[in-house]
Amino acid sequence: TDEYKCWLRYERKKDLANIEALKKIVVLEKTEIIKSAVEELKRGILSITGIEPEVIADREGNNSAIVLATVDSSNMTTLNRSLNNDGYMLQSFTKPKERIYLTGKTDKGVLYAAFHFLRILQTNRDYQQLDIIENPKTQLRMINHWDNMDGSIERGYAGHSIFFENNQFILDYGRIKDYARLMASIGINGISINNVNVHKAETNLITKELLPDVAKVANIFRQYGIRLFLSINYASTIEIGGLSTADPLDPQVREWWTKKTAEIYQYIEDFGGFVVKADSEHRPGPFTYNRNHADGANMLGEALLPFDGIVIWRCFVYDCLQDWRDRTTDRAKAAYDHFKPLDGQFLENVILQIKNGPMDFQVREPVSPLFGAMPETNQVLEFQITQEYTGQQKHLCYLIPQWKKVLDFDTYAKGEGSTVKKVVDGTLFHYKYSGISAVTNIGNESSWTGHILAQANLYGYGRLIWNPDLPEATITDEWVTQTFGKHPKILNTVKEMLADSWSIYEKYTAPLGVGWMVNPNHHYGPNVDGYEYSPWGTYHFADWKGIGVNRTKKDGTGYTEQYFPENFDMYESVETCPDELVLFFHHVPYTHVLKSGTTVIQHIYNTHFEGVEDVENLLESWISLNGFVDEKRYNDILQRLTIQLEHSKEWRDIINTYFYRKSGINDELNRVIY
Ligand code: BDP
Repeated sequence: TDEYKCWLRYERKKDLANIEALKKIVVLEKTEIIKSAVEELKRGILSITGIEPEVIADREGNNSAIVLATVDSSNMTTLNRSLNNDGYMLQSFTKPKERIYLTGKTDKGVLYAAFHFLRILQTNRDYQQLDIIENPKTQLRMINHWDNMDGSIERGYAGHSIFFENNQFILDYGRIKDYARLMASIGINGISINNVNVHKAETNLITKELLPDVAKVANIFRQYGIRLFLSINYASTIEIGGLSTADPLDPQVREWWTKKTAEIYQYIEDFGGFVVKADSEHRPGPFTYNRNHADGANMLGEALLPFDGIVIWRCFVYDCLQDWRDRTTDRAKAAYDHFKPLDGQFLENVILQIKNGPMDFQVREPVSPLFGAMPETNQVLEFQITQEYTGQQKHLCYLIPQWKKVLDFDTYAKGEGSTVKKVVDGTLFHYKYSGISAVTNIGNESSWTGHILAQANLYGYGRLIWNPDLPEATITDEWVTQTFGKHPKILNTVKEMLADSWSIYEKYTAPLGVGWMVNPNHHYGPNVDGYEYSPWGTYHFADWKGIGVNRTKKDGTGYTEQYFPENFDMYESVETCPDELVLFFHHVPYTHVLKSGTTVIQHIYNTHFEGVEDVENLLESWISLNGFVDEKRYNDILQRLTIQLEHSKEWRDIINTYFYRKSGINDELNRVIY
């Protein structure tokens, strides 16, 4: 079905029916990955043009053809220098024969070039005058699954796991292969398949009972240039190793990991490494043994080093039992406080994975001050594609604009221009390893993502991390055209819907960067004080006088001090703090006038009324596409937007009422607030 194929629908294009070069494929070198490239080209070309390409051997160039080669096999030594490891070139010539060269630095580049070429055919761009060199700017382009072996997915909104069920592997090769195709088509090169919260069943993934199955999944991924990673249980030595400790400095513990790691590589020669959540939200970690996180991570790093494996150590470490009365223990400060002092102490194959913001994937947060603060330590950025706090794939929320803002943020770590994208592409500090990671939004539903328009987040994620400079509009255009075809009405309508959706969602939910105000645990829908009196460190401090968290150095939690001076100054003063984050950084009276000229309370009322009207418009826009989109996808999306409208009203009413009652201040426009 269309929804299953996502952006690899390869819709028929009549004008491409008779192109000589598409009839033959010349392969100069055979590897598993190049085989996948050929298979994809055959599938795509057949579907788009009706031509069934034939694979031929023709080194001399006697035929019009597509030519697949690596730099080595094609003797293009000058090209070698302009390509990085996953880079490639697309070139076409019309004389004497029509030849289209897809040349990769390695076979992975060839595969990426094949997908790029198919994208060109689908989006109607000129295939005859190709002269493109592409190098991914990001080295590790990762996807994290939060899949549990019982089949459930932590924060999953699109069904169950495609890997596991009933504590076993499903091994649905067809589905996993299609998944690998989708991921390779957007340049993903690493996937961790299980939840960062590793419970009993998943702890066993590194035992001889389950490793053969892990290896089967890894084999599929490998054909698409993707390395498999596992999230591991920090206390594995106790859980499955028969030891009484997980102390990272204990020789027996170290030896256990060394042996275990070697064993894993016997099953999976290109195993990527471990993803680790330690000392966080009740997970075990080195703190139990009075060791720090460098001790913990390095123990695993040492075991992986001989195999070129890496440790992806998460910085989502905070005290989830903190007392709300103590205002100096600010959860936002935790990652920086724990990790910054350890800069330079991590092994070369350890990478710290840092969430984009200091809290937890709220609709609006400042950028984590840890980016740029550790010149001697590899860093990876973590985004959340799955819409835990952004409407759980019932609401439309296109996250590319949010992610672009993060990537473009200037940390000032080495003066102006020290953007987050330069930190995580490794160029600012010359990291050995760096990259971007994200928690995926897929499950086993036929659409993969539940909300079909949420496929755009997955697609956009891959495209954006390949090249963080790609404009949002380019990414959206590509996605809409490949997903729905090239009708200008569809393109313009869907593009506009996506472009506005993040700010619409922000309008009717928690205001001005304060975050939370959601139902505890499942995190869907409004709950004004849901997290206010619990120990999670997630407060808004609303009372009858005002709202917001004072995180200033002057008289607040001191969080602002974690930024470099330029950003410290901007956030420290309520005058210069951007409106959208004012309640994240400051506690202000409801009558505080924003830079926009409106008071905080009036802003809350206005945006909540507007937000719902905007959703009404989203729904109308979609209805205007009736007849332009196949019925199944049309109805599915219609249904979600209808739910979104209902739920946005609930948000509006609860938030407005709450603040009206707290503040006692009337809406200037006298709209109905209960
Ligand atoms: C939070 C989720 C929780 C995750 C945690 C994490 O609510 O389910 O386990 O992040 O990232 O967003 O570890």
